[in-house]
Amino acid sequence: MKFAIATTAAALALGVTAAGAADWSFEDADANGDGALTLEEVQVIYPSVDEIQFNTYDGNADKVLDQNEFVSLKQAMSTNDTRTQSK
Ligand SMILES: [Ca+2]
Ligand SMILES: [Ca+2]
Repeated sequence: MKFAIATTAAALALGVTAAGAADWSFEDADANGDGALTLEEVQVIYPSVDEIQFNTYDGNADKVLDQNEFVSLKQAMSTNDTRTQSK
């Protein structure tokens, strides 16, 4: 997990792109390894995701994304990357 955090810092320093973010796995995104992604953890990968967008993908409304919910978000972000970046 220390490696993942260091990679995150490096990616942020370089300005991570949507294409780069598409390579993130659920395990990479789950910084504290509790098996769920908070809004803060998601924003490390997708800084443009706000609470409203997050809640859209939080299908069971438990305020975290599980693996399936994260996959949906990731797919949406990779297909809509130009639209989300211009927002
Ligand atoms: Ca987590
Ligand atoms: Ca959820």
